[in-house]
Amino acid sequence: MNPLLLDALKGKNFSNRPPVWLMRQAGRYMPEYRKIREKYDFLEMCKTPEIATEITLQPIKAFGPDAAIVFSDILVIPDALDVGLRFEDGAGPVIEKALKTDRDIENLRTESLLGKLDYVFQTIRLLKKELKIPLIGFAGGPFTVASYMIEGRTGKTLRNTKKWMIQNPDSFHKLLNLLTSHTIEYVEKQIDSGADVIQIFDSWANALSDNHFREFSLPYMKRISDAVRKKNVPSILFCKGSCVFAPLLAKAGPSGIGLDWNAGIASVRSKLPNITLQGNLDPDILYASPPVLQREVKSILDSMQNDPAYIFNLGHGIAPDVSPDAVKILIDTVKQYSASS
Ligand code: 1CP
Repeated sequence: MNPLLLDALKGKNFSNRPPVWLMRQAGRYMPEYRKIREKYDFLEMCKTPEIATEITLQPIKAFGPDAAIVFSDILVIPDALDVGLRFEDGAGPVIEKALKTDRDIENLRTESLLGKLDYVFQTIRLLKKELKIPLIGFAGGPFTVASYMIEGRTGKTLRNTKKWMIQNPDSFHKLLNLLTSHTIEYVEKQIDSGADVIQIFDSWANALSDNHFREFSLPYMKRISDAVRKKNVPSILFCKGSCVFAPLLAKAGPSGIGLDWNAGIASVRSKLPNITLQGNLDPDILYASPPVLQREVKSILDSMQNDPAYIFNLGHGIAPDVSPDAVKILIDTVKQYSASS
């Protein structure tokens, strides 16, 4: 198996370039994906292991990154909790039975969801037969998943979520606890099915103040990364805001931190010498001309040259209107890079 990602997660990548994979590397920007999507609903694609496997492999075949990430979504846990999830073209995820009162939280299922998520484990098992690179399993951070369950649809401010959190922290913690327990069971089973790495996406934790991050995001992310560590598998914690929250995220003890693009990655490294860092190209740079894109990628590579604990990635996912040619240029630039000493 291609060793780069797992070596970098151990802080032992002594080859002359870092591994590269991209958040949202499978999906709408790829014509191969859109062709399948014309025929199926998004959740149906996630729930059909053969289709999810094929889509996971599309970017691997097209661009040759150093890791695959299983094609699924962070919202499969709410879906298994029967909140009426659907994906609307344009609007993104919509949750029919968004949480409105404490009673709605009390009524959520506490028994295991593993039976309802079996399609993910089947997909992982199919992928493991095909892949010669590590497979990343994932789940959403409890705060971010809770925010979708409360907002009901994608919103800019998370106003209802934060109102609930501030006005009724006890019941908000109940929801986070429930989601954390389900998530731990879910990622443990992904590992048992063959996932080599687990990444937790607490994408919208950037909506939180320092104190609120410490109270409503970090302890739950820590519980999940502790559970992953007990299974002897590396974990990566990602959130928007991670350049600011990096020292706190490091305290949670994951193997790596996924950084957004709000700080130079080398400056984060100078503060955190002992943890794997992943990131952190601004995803909008994928709209740049090829020479500018190459220059920006190389600038990050130069700043992390010979760092044995570094993984190249974007600071957030690839947007649907990005050109696949740009993704190819990015990945080729990293793979052709050779540290000068
Ligand atoms: O290669 C891959 O990474 C694909 C697998 C993947 C992952 C890791 C998908 C497929 N979704 C995710 C994670 C995910 N889903 C996150 C965390 C990462 C991030 O912040 O980007 C989040 C917040 C979601 C929620 C979600 N699901 C959104 C975002 C909406 C918003 O609030 O901005 C969307 C658009 C979806 C649907 C979805 N998930 C994945 C795809 C390819 C799609 C598009 C579905 C379609 O074809 O309509």
